[in-house]
Amino acid sequence: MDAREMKVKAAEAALAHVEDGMRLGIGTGSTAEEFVRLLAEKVHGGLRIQGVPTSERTARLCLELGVPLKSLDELPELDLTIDGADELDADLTLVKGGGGALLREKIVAAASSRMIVIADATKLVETLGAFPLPIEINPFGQTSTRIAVEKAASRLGLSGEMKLRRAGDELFMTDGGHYILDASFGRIPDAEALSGELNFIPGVVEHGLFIHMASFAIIAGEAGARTLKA
Ligand code: ABF
Repeated sequence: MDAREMKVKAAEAALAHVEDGMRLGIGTGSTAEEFVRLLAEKVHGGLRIQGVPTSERTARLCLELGVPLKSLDELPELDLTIDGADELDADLTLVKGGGGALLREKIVAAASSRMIVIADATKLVETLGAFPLPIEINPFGQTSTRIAVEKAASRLGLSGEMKLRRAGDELFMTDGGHYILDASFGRIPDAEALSGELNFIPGVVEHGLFIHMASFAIIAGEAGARTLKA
């Protein structure tokens, strides 16, 4: 099974949790897009859902495929969100934001009664941090914010390269008009401590550590899809 087939398997298994009438948060990324394609088929077959997209990119795909959308302000409380991740550990702590949508992803997940993470088996790790942690920052004072992030990390014994994400010749800009700082710490042994430190920095809009947000994960590997609970 190649990586795409695993993503489809995880998406198929997640679709089984979608019920008629649900208000659904819809994630971002290639795994979430496989979910959107399968969801669209169900919608054309008569399933009634109302979706809230976590990015402009997901919104475009949903519109193209005929998945009905609402804004989060129209549907401020959601039944379920289904989204991908860049890394997850056995406690269901996630690193997200590789796709640049972490702020809306976190707002939508927090507005949902349940969140299901869909991922291929390569995303499941013992210790988070091999994937650079995306930190969404305000463009104003971005150098001061970067220094503050470095100091906060160093208080926890963490260090590593921090790069402002680029999109070609330009700095990458999120849907909310912010930059992304990708922090290569290598290992994040205490995600809660790092999250706490980052949350204190005014220029940090949000970061990609999702803690106690996922209800369970569906992990697809060679042997098929399995459910992972914390
Ligand atoms: C979103 O898309 C993210 O939070 C994560 O960054 C990324 C995962 O993408 P993919 O499914 O393409 O690996 O879920």
